[in-house]
Formats: sequence, structure tokens, C-alpha cells
Amino acid sequence: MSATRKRPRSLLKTSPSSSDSLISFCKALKQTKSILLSCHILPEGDCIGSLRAMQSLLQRLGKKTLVVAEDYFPKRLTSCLNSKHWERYDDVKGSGIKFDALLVTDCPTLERIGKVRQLVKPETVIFNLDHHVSNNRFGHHNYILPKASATGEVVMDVFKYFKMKLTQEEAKNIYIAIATDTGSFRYSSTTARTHQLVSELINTGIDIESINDEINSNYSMNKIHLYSHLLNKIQTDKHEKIAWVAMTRDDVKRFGAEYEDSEGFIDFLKYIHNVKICFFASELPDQDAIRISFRSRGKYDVNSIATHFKGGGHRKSSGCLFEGGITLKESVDRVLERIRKDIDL
Ligand SMILES: [Mn+2]
Repeated sequence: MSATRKRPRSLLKTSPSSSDSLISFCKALKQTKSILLSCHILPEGDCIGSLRAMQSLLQRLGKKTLVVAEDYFPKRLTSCLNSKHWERYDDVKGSGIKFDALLVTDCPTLERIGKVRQLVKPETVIFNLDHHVSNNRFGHHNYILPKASATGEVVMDVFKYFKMKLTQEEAKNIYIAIATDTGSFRYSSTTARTHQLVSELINTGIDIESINDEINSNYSMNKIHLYSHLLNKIQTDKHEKIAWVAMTRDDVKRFGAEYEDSEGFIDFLKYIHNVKICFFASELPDQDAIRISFRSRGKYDVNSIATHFKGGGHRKSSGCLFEGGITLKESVDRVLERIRKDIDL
């Protein structure tokens, strides 16, 4: 958004900087008949909320839709998002699914949809809807808004293009996408436009108290016990500017928790006074890989750190994966070394 603009933009208008690509994106979308929708591995609120809202829009336009993802639908989101009609790649591969287009939400690269790529044929028209600054425009049609706080915001532009009034269900899906990706509107990615768009969502009559309860108040006691254990494992550098925690598979198992119960724990690292950069390192449950999630505060850029390790994301929130033959400790050491080398703290 331009800092010099005097009048607030009409709420009905879409983001002007990308309106050309929005028009061609939507025109091409209109041409399709059957669309496969997919999102990234380890799916979360933004990719699923955006995907569900887009699925509803496409169905209203008379398209045939199917959702296929590599992973299971995350249990923690079953109370707020529709977990039905969610096919896993391993269950449908070889069943001869036919579609003429693929729509991907919230993925900076096509690799992020994992095994679902194997369903994509040379003739499949790929639609890429996202807000990651690192998005590599892998689609035939790309509508990317790096200034949007969430892909949910980007999805709203598509609804506006088609002049479709949001149903409460669609508004709820988009609200969850934005609320989860902005840490309930606390992160600096939250803009005046975010709040304007969310006011439109609230105007549909959705009950944000109950939605926020569904998003946030869903901790199992196993998760609480895992959190309490992880709180004790937090480490910092001597100036307490870098904080991290390293979670093993055993940490998860001993409390009867599941991997996804650790989602959100990284916020505790960010709550530490003075911490500028923090990261959460974890052994993935069913593959020989270490996942690192980064967060930063103020001017510090963790996208560059993640990109160095072939990951990506946003300036203040990013991630990467170390695959095969590396221990949790080695990966933590490599990350710490890179942070110290790259960032002047
Ligand atoms: Mn997102």
C-alpha cells in the first residue's frame, strides 16, 4: 500500500498493485471445469481456511472440486474447520482421479504440496494463490500478494473479482486463515487493510468469540504436559537475544502427545524479553528429517536464514528442513552458526 495515499481505499476494491494478475487469474479460473485443490505439508489454518473458501467459491461457480493433501487433516483444527472430504494422497493414488486444473494455496513452491505433485500432469493448468515473499511463481496463473498478512486476504480479492457475497461459512474460513497466520492480529504483517477485510468478515454475522475459542481453546492435557516439558528445555545465548528449543520424537511420545501438539510453542520463545530471533527445532514424526521454524522481532530477517538452508517464508516467520543423516543437535548448531554469521545482533 502506498504511504502517500490520502483517502482510504474503498473496501470493495482489490489490491491495485496486483489487479492485472488478479483479472487474468480469475478469467483463467473461470475457464476450468474440474479442479484439484491442495496445500502444503503440515497444513495449518491459513492454507486450509483459504483452500476451503476457494473450494466453496469454485463450487458456486459450478466447478467440480476435490481436495487432496499429503498429510492428515490436523486434529487441532477439526473443531473450527471442515475436515470432511479431505483425501490423502496415499489413499487416492492410482485411483485415476481426473481434473484439468490444480489450485494451490499458501505454498511458496510447488514442492511444498509434497507427494500430491505426482498427480500433476503436463497438461494440468496450475493456479498459485499465496502471500509468501519467497513465492517462485510456479503456476501458469499466479496471484501473489507479499504484503497480505495471510493467503486468506488474497482469497478475498478473488471473491471481490467475482462479486460474490461471502457466506458465513466462507467468512469463517477466511477469518480463521487470517487470525491464525497473524497470531490473532498481533504480528507486524497485520495491516490496516487486514482489519478492513476482517471487518467485512465480521459483518457477515460470524460469531468471532466462538471461532476464537475453537481456534485457541483446544489443548489436551497431553499437550499441556508436552508444553511444560518444552518450557524447561528452552535455551538462550548468553545475551538472551537468541532462544531455541529442540524437540525429540521421545519428548512427544513420553507425554502421549502428537507432533502437531507442539504447534504454537514457538510463541513462548518470542515472549522472552529481549529475544530477537528464536527457532524451534524438531525431529519429524515419520521421516528422517529435522524441521526448523523461525520467528524474529523488529528489523531482524529470518527469511534469509531459512532460504540459506533451502527453506523460506516471510521476514519474521520462516522455516526449513534438514533431511537425512543429521542429528537434532547438529542441525541446531548449524542454524546457530548461520544466525551468528548472518545477523548482527
Ligand atoms: Mn500463510
